[in-house]
Amino acid sequence: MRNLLFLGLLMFLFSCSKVGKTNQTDNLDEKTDVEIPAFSVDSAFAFIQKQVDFGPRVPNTKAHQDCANFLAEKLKSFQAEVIVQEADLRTFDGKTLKAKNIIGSYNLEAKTRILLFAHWDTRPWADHDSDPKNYDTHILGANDGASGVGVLLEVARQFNLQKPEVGVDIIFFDAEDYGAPDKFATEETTHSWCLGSQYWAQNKHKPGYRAKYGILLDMIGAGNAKFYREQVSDYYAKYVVDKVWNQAESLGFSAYFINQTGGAITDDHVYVNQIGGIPSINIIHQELNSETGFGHYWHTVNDTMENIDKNTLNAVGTTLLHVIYNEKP
Ligand code: AHN
Ligand code: ZN
Repeated sequence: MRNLLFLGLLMFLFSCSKVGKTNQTDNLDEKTDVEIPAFSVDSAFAFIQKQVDFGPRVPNTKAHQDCANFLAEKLKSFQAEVIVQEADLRTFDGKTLKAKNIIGSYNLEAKTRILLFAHWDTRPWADHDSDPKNYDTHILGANDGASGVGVLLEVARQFNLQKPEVGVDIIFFDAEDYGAPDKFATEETTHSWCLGSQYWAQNKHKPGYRAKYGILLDMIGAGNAKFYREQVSDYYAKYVVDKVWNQAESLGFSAYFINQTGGAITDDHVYVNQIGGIPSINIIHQELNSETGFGHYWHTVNDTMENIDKNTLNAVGTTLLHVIYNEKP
C-alpha cells in the first residue's frame, strides 16, 4: 500500500516535471536539446512576393538580372559567403542562356555540410495553360521557383541570427525550367531541364565540394500541398527522406509530408545525385491524380501569389530548421 502510494507520488511528480519541462523548452528538441529558431512565415512570404514583383525571372531578361542581384545581396546581408557562378548554357532550341547559380555558404570551416537548393528561374512558357493563347507567356512562378527560394532566404536569415552546428550551403539554381515543352519532347530533350544544376554538378563552385546530403525545395508553397516520397529521392537518399518525413510527423505536419511513394521527377536533385555525387532528396508538391502530376496552376499563367499559403510555408520551413539544427558536426 505504502509502495503504491509512493509510486503514485513518484508518477505525479514525474508528470509535473514533464509538463514543466515541455513548457520551458518549447523550442528545444527532445532528442538533442538544441535550440531551434522559429521560422517566420511572414518573412518567407515577403521574400516570395519580392521575387514575383520583379516579374517572370526568365533567363536573358532584365527581371532575371535584377532578381539575381537581389538574391545575391540578400544572402550577403545575412552574412553568407556568396559566390555567383556564371555560365553560358545551351537550350534544347539552340539559345544561349546567361545563367547564374547563386550560392551562399555558412560555417565554411565545417567539414560536415548540408546542401539546400531550389531553382530561382521561371518558365518562359505557360505550356500547360488551359488557354492555348497563353502558351508563349512567361509565367510568374510564385510557387514554381519563388516559393523554395523564399523559404531558403528565411532559413538564411535564421542562420545569421543563430549559426547551426554544421556547415550549410544554399544554392539557387538557374535555368531549371527551360525544358522542352511536351510537343517538342524527344529522347534528345531529356536533359533540357535543370541546366544550371547540371552545370554546377560538373563544375562545382569549389573543386571537390562535398556535402553529407542535399535537400531540394520545389513548389512548396501552395495551399494543402502534398509532399510524397519522390522516387529518385528514395533511391539515392532514403535515410534523408525518412529523417525529413519523421521530423515533419513529430511536428504535426503529416498532412503535408505524406509517408507514401509518389512519382519519379526529373528535377535538380537528379543531377546533384547522379553527377554531383551528393545524396539528395526533393520536397515537391505532387497531385498524383492530376493530368500533369502537379498542381492545377503548374506551368500556367495562374502560378501567382494567390496560390501561396502560409500554413504550407510554415510546415516546410519549420521542418527544415529542425532537421538542420539537429545535425551534429
Ligand atoms: C518535368 O516536368 C520533366 N520535371 C518537373 C521539374 C519541374 C519543372 N519543377 C518545376 N518545374
Ligand atoms: Zn516548372
